[in-house]
Amino acid sequence: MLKITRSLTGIAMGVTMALAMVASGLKAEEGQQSRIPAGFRLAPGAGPELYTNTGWAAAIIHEKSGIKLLYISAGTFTMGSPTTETDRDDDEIQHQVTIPQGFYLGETEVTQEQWEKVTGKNPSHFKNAGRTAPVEDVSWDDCQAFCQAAGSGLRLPLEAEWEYACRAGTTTALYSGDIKIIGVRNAPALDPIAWYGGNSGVTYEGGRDSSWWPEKQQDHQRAGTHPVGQKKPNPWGLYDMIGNVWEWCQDKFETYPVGPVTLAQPAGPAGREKDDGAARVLRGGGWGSGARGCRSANRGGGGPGDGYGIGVRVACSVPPVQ
Ligand SMILES: [Ca+2]
Repeated sequence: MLKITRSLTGIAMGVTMALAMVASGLKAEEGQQSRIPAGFRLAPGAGPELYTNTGWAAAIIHEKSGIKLLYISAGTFTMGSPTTETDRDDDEIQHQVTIPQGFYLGETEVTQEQWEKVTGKNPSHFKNAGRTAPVEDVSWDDCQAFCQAAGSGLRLPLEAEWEYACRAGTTTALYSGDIKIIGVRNAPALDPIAWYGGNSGVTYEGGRDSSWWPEKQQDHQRAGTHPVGQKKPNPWGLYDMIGNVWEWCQDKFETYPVGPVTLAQPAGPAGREKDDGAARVLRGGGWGSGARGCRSANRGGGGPGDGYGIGVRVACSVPPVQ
C-alpha cells in the first residue's frame, strides 16, 4: 500500500510528442479497465493505478522477458542529500526535479532467467545464486543491446527517475529511515531491506572488509548476489533498489544542476551514444557495498563497457493521459 501522495502537477503539463510507437489498449480485469502498453500483459491481480487516475495498469508483465514493472506516477521531489546526512558525498547537491509523466519501472532487477530469455546467454558470475538472482557482469552497452532485443520500449531508467522511485516519497538516507553507520559494514537499518556488504560481502582474514570481488573459494561460499525480491520492498513496492547489484542508469555521470529541473519526457533512446568512453551512472550499491554506498542519494559511475559486478533494472515510458 502506498503511503505517499504524489504530485498531480506533472499530469497537467502534458506531453504532445508523438508516441504512436507505444500503442495502448484497454483490457478488462475484475470489472476494471486498465491501459496496457503494447508488448505487455496485465500482472495478475493488478488493476488501474490508483494515484493519478491515468488508467494505466498498476503492474504489467513484459511478454517477451517476463519482467514485471510497476507504474510510477508523475511527481516532484528533492534529489540529492542534505548537507547534514552522515557520510554524504559532495556530488549529491540537492535540487528539485519534476518528473512530468508517469512511467514503468522494474519491480526487481532483471534476473538471470529474464536476461537469458532475451539474449540466449547468461553472463553472470554468480550462477550458483540461481536463475532468479539478478543478472550481473553486464555493461551499459550490453544493457542497451538487451533493451533493443527485448523491444516494447524497454530502456534504462534516468538517474532522476531511479532516485525518485528509490526514495518513494522519503527524504531520509534510506527509504526505511535514517542510516546508522557503525564501521564500514555494520548498519542494522540496512539488513531488512538490502543484500549489502554487511550480510553478503566478503570478509578477509584478519577481519578486513573489502567491497571487491571474492578472491578465495571460501568467500564464494557466502558472498555474492541473492534471488531478487527477498528483502522488504520500498514504500512503492520496489525490491532491491538498495543492494544486491548496482544498477545502470541511462545518464552520463554529470554534476547536478543547482536549480530546479523538469525532465524531458518521454525518456527514450536519445543519448545512446556507444563507446564514447564517458562514465555512466550506477545506483543503489551492491552485495559487496559498504553502508554509505547504499544511501538513496549515493552516486556511482562506470565506463559504458564495464560490467564488473553490475546489473540492471529496466523502465518503460508510456504516453500521457489527458
Ligand atoms: Ca539493486
